[in-house]
Amino acid sequence: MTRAEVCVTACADLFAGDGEILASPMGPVPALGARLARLTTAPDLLLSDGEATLLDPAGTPEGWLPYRAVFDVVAHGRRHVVMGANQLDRYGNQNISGIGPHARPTRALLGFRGAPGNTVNHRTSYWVPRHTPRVFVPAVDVVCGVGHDRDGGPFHDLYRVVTDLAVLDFGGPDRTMRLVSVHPGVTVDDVLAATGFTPHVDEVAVTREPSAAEIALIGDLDPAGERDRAVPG
Ligand code: F8G
Repeated sequence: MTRAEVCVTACADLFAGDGEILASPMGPVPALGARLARLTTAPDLLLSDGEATLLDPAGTPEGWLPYRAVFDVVAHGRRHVVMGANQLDRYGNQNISGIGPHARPTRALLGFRGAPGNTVNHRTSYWVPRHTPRVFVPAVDVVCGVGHDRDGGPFHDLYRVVTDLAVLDFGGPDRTMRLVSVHPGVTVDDVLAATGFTPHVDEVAVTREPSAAEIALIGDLDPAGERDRAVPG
């Protein structure tokens, strides 16, 4: 069992029981997690190729979802996105747009993209492949994904954050980030040292290990080992 496989199953667990909704996992580890969930705990999950086709976990086309229709699905709310983050704060505000002062950013990144609309319309989780204080900051430089200290409206639903070290949710005071579990071999102190604010800590579990059957499925889904390049070690 590798750390990457723990991360894939933690991402699969984000979708467990999600029913017939569109999974939109950004990045190879959440994408593997969504495909694993479809094969295990979320058999009705819809998986997009990111363009216009819905695919089963083997890559066989099973539906047509052109780009314009994605906006209808977002507005309707039957979607669970797992986005990346250049910065995340304790309330779950996310930045993928720019670093530094807004008037004169030192780095221009992806832009706001779908982040604001995603977070106000449907369930949103985050995947952070390198859990560092540079990502987990006291305050983000630009708010793209809406956090709990803002009015996200009635459909705002920040679910969980999976990283290469841990799983967090928003069960802390005022719906701030709480440490749910540390991955096998990681300590709570490791996570606190890698987080630029203090997440809420009460009872911290160890992230579950993938079963032998899940490890075999992950191997089938990712024969080239893309997961190990995303999460080495
Ligand atoms: C930093 C930091 C930091 C980065 N602090 N410096 C520096 C200081 C770093 C580098 C440089 C670059 C619905 C929908 C959509 C759609 C529609 C439909 C979405 C509306 C589809 C298309 C669209 C959004 C989806 C994601 C993002 C996934 C990732 C990234 C990354 C890395 C975030 C991890 N904190 N950070 N720097 N998108 N991508 O030292 O400096 O900046 O750094 O849902 O789109 O439009 O909308 O980001 O940056 O979820 O997760 O990969 O940009 O690659 O290379 O790390 O080295 O150049 O000097 P990155 P990176 P230097 S939903």
